[in-house]
Amino acid sequence: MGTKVEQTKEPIRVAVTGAAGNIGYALLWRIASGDCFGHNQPLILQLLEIPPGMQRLDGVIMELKDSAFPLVHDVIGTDDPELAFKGAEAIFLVGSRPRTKDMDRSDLVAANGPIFVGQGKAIDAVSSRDVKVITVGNPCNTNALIASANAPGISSRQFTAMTRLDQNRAVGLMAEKAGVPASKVQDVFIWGNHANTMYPDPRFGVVDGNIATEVFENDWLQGDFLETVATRGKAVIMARGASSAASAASAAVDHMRDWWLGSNGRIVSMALPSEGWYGVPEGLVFSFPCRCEGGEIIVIGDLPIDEFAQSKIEENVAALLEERNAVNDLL
Ligand code: NAX
Repeated sequence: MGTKVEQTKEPIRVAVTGAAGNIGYALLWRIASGDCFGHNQPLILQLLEIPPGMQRLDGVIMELKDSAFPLVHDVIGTDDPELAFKGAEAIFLVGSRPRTKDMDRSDLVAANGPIFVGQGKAIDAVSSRDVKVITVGNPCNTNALIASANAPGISSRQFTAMTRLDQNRAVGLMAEKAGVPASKVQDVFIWGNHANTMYPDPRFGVVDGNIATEVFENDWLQGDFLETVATRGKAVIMARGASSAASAASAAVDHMRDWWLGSNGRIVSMALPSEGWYGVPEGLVFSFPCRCEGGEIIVIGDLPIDEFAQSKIEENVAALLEERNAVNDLL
């Protein structure tokens, strides 16, 4: 006999795109087990794939059902975005075309942009007006911008992109270097784009009760540490022969859980449309230091910026403006 779950709440509809992909395979089990929305929150999973992925999706749904999760009331698999997003209160936009060897970043932007036009329109048409959207599929900042621009009926504050994996990588590295568990590292966060320009800011970080910039040498923080976080995705591909999947899924759960249930006062990284914070042009989907409370994301808008942080913010603004220009016709 399993543990009895008290289920007094109504089920919420949670949509995941690219559900038969690698990240989907790790993500669905974490969501279904209650790690994301709480262990007393029943769920209806609405899974989207493209037609070539539908057979794999059937297999994933069989396995989900075979896992007999007490919280899962139904699982729907479809290749129709309007069915997948219908009534959804939380959406994970994971599906997109992966970057291949011959593609540079602008090719990736061009290949994936149109997907997020259609999905933005479908979200606008059928999802809950309070839907919380996390974009994982790359280039995730600009894809979130495209989806939001095509969903005028939903506040742009409801569209975010994921830089939590970069934050978790930074936390993991600091913990390893200091010889402490990851739980002892807090308030390290990411500025900018989910790309190798992003900046893991250590200045407000706390490591086992001490200020991170006093625990680690500046040379390491602005050198190896930054470089390792920025290139970690590539290193995982080299080692594993496949891109980060379980860690990406775990970061997506962290992002959505904190948004849904609160970040308990901790600083977390979330990319969202700028309202001019830190001089970042309005509308650019940019990762900022945030706190989450009562289902809202609050950008911490008054942290002091030094010369190095300023130069990194500007570098990311330039990169994201270039991405935005490349997709202007989709906005
Ligand atoms: P996979 O190629 O394993 O899976 C992607 C799935 O999406 C496939 O099953 C495919 O059929 C489906 N798909 C493609 N177009 C779709 C559409 N229009 N609608 C619905 N489904 C569609 O990739 P996976 O490893 O799961 O990675 C997914 C995305 O996450 C990629 O774009 C990847 O670059 C991105 N990542 C983002 C990260 C981040 O930190 N933001 C880190 C991990 C990952 O690299």
